[in-house]
Amino acid sequence: MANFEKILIANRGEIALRIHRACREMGIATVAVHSTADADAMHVRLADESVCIGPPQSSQSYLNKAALLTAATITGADAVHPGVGFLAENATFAEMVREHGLTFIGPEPEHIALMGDKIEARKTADKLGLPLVPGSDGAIDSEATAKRMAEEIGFPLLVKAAAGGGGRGMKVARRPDELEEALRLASSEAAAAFGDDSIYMERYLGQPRHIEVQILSDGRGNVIHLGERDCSLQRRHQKILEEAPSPALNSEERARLLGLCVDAVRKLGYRSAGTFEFLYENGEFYFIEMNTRLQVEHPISEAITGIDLVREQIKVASGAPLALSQDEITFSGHAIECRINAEDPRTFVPSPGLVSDYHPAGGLGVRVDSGLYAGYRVPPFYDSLVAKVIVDGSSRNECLMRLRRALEEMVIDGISTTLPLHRLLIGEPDFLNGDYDIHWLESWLATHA
Ligand code: MV4
Repeated sequence: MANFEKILIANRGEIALRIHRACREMGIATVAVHSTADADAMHVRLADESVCIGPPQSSQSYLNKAALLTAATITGADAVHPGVGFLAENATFAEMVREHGLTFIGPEPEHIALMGDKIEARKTADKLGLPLVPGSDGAIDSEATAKRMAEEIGFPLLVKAAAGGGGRGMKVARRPDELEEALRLASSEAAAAFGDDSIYMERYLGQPRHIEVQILSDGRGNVIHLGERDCSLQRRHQKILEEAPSPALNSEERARLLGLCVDAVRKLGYRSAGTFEFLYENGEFYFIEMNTRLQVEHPISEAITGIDLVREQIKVASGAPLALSQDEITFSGHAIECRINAEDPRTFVPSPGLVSDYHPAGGLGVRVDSGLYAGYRVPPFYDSLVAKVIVDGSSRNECLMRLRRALEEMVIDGISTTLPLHRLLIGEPDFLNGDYDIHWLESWLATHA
């Protein structure tokens, strides 16, 4: 097990900072990469070294595999951390990193590719013993097959793209006469968006919650879970606020879900951090996807376990066995993350520009992950997430008290942000009662905007 001396962080913004912090604590040097638009970004300032990898457009910088590999090679990095987004779930990139004699901090390319194909992921999850939404076995090859399968599955149905995920290329068919059009639209949207028109079907669940399980594995049979996260509060497939544990589960349901996931990961022989996504409705869990990367909302799992997920992810990537066992992990209290985006809080139109003043919240139980500083100019080219406010407490109530106080303290001036939205949201009775599904936020916005 070679310990890394230098890691190239193939990302930007708060997540690049997050990874830098883990490396720094481990005594590992960091290489930041940046586009010309990010020369003044905090992730560049903090890193030991930095390399400009191209012009502002992501396609020519943060997604430019050759530029990233060149940067890693010339700086003598021995590993690459892809962060979240960009190339984090690109099996080809993971393979190229390996071919360059470097370590990709993530799973094997084969596992990334397997889970990237949602039809294969479904088949795999089934073999691993995870509960599935009733649906088609494999891809739909003809309209006749689709009609026959639809009879068995029952309506309403959801047609999904194999190459999809994150909600793209999905079409609902509420009745048999809507099936033909849903198939056609999903397939042509998938072809246009992903260059792959393969589709499959599932029964459409009307009011589920989105619950995901964080796992960590060394690929040698040592597997732990870090509990679940409830990510039901979302708008157009963008998560807005996440909490751990889920307010919807009782301890029996939780234990069953977490146990299933640990068994599945062990059977899969997966190495790295990963997340199983489920829909939860009427006391039942249904696997939908597996994410083979670190996730934006990982800090709430860190908050309730005290484990540095990025550090552990780096350690298992270097070949070290997982030093933690499940019974050494104690879950305590409750954590909530609010994603602060540089967007108008009513219209969600991006609001890049100069941050004239910045004051992060602080105090007991409050963590702010952000690359912002007063005088920073938020560039218009990238994801609008600019800060994550992560709060924990010994109970959900204490967490909420602190969150209210933290959001009041936080100042981001000069640009519009979604801070005012969060201040409103956490006063809503349904939210306070933990009584929400994946559609709740959008209907609340429709009546409160
Ligand atoms: C579903 C579903 C209802 N029934 N599958 C959206 C993104 C992708 N990860 C899966 N998604 C969904 N799959 C069945 N069979 C509803 C959604 C869905 C959703 C899921 C999680 C979080 C937010 C969502 C918002 C709309 C739809």
